[in-house]
Amino acid sequence: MTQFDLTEDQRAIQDMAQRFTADAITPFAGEWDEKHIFPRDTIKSAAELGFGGIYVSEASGGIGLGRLEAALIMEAMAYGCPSTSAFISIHNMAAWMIDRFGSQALKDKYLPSMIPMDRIGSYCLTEAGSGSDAAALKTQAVREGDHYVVTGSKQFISGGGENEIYVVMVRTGEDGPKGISCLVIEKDMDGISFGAQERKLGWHSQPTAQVNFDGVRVPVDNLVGAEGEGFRIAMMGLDGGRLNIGACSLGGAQRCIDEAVRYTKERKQFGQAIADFQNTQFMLADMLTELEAARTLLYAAAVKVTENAPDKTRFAAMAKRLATDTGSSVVDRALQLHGGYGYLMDYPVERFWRDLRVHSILEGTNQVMRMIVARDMLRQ
Ligand code: FAD
Ligand code: 2MC
Repeated sequence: MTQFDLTEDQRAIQDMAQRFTADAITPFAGEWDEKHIFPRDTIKSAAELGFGGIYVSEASGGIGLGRLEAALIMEAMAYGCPSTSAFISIHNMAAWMIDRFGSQALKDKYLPSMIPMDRIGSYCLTEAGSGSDAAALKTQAVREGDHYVVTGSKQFISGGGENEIYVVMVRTGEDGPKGISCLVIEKDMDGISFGAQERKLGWHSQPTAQVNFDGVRVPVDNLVGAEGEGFRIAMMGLDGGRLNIGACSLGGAQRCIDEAVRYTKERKQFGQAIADFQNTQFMLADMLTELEAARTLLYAAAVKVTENAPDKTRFAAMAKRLATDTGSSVVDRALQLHGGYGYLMDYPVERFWRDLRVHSILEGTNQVMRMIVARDMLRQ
C-alpha cells in the first residue's frame, strides 16, 4: 500500500491493523461470507487492539486517535473483509457520539463495556419511510416523568438483533431536523423487538434487521446531548462514518488490484500471460491511478474532520462518493480480468464486488453526497 505523508505513528498503526487483518481476518473472511457467520470473537480481538474506540477520547477509555488513523485501520481491515471492517466502523460511530455529546454519567454507563466491544453499538437513523430524507423520521419519544416512551421502527439496522446498544434518533418535538433527539436504548429493555434478518447481496458477515420499539421506557438520562440536537449529532457521526465506509472501499479495491496482478501474471491465453496484453496493463494502470486519487482525497478529508475544518462535511461527502464509486469500479474491472473464474466463489473478487456495492448506498447514497457538496458550493 502506498503512503500519504504518514507519520511514523500512523505507519505503526497501519502496520498493526494490516498484521491483524492478515492473521485474523483474511484467512477466514470467505467462510464468514459463504456461511453467513458473524465473527464476534474476531471483533472482540480487534477491540483488544483499541479498535472499539478508535476516536473515543483516552479519558473515556478509547485510544483517542484522529480520523486519518481510523481510516487507515478500516482500510487495512477491509483488505480482508469490508463487511466486518464496516461493522466495526459503525460501532465506533455510535461510541463516539456518546463520548462526544453524552453526559459524564452516560459515558460511565456505556463506554466501559463498549470500548472492549463486550457490548456492541448500532446506529439507528433510517426508517421505512425516511431513508435519504432522514429528517422526516417518525419514531416518537414522548416524555413521561423520568422516562421517554419510544414507539416506532428503524429499518436496515446493522447489528440489529445482535448488538446490545442502540443509538437511536427519535422525534421529541416539531417536524423536521430540529425536533429530533438522540437516545441510547438497550437490547433488553422491555418493548424492543427485531425483524427477521435481511437477506442481502453482500455484507454477509454481519446481521441487518429492523428494530421495533413498542412503548420502550428509556430513562431521560439516556439522552445524548440536548433535546432537539439529535439530527446534528447524527450528521456529525456520519461525517466520520462516511470516511470509514470510503476507506473500506479503498481497502477492498486494493485487495482486488493485488489479486488481479497476481492472477494476470499466472493465467496464460494465446501462449502468453494475460498480463502481457497491453489492454491488461492499461486496465491495471487505470485501476491503481484512480484508486490512488480517491485515497488521496479521502485521507485529506479525514484530516479535515479531525481538525473540525469548516468544509469537513463537504470533503467527507466528496471523499465517500469518490472512494465508494471508484472502489466498486476497480473491483468490477478486477473481476473482468479474472474472466469466468472471477465470477466463481473460488476466488475472492466476487465477494468484494458484492460487499462494496452497498457502500454507494448506505451512510447516505452517493446522490445524497452530491447533494451535500452542491448545496455547500451554491451556498457560498
Ligand atoms: P431512498 O432514500 O428511498 O432512495 C432511493 C433512490 O432515490 C436512491 O438512489 C437515492 O439516491 C435517490 N434519491 C432520494 N432522494 C433523492 C434526492 N433528493 N435527489 C436525488 N436522488 C435522490 N441505516 C441506519 O440508520 N443504520 C444502519 O446501521 C444501516 N445499515 C444499513 C445496512 C445495509 C446493508 C443497508 C442496505 C442499508 C443500511 N442503512 C442503515 C440504511 C441506509 O442508510 C439507507 O438505505 C440509505 O440511506 C438510503 O435510503 P433508502 O434505502 O430509503 O433509499
Ligand atoms: N454536521 C453538523 N450539522 C449538520 C450536518 C453535519 N454534517 N449536516 C446537517 N447539519 C445541520 C444543518 O446545519 C442544519 O442545522 P441548522 O438548521 O441549524 O443550520 C440541520 O442539521 C438540518 O440540515 P439540513 O437542512 O441540511 O437537513 P435536510 O433535511 O435538508 O437533510 C441530508 C440533509 C439530506 C444531508 C440528510 O438528511 C442526510 O444526510 N440524508 C442521508 C441519510 C443518511 O446518511 N443515512 C445513513 C444512515 S446510517 C447507515 O447507513 C449505516 C450503515 C450506519
